[in-house]
Amino acid sequence: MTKTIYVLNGPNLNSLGTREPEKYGHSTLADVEKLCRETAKRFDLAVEFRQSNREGELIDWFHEAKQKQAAGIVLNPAGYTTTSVALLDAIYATQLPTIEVHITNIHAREEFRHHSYISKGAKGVICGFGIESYALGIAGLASMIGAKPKTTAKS
Ligand code: DHK
Repeated sequence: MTKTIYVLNGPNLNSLGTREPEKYGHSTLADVEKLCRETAKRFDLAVEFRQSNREGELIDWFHEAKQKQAAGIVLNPAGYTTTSVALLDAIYATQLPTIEVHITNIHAREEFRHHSYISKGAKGVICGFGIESYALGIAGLASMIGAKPKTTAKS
């Protein structure tokens, strides 16, 4: 049976493409969604792709994912990375394997971005690869939940 993963995006990621492109690049959130769907397909995974500027909505989606028996979560917590005990608690409460991703290398940026509450509960953390961080996050989650890459016919 096809497993489902949730890809959740935090605040301001709706502005990808126009938001500080020298840091976040020129790809839009729609481009990220396409990349996630293509990557997940390689592992025969279905994707629920969401973005919210509200902490509570992101938390509600963790509980929805649990209730719908999702196999795991790829989360870019964005600005909530450094502040949200509540999002960390959502990981603990749902016990869903969660991979934290960031587009930029948060450790090479301002000091206040270095500390992540989310990392305390995440199974893995990927940052600094541009939007490719999402593809790497999905591949890592796939391996963790035993979703094997689909074999392609050789020519
Ligand atoms: C995105 C944000 O919105 C910032 O608040 C984080 C993260 C970095 C990213 O690189 O994807 O500090």
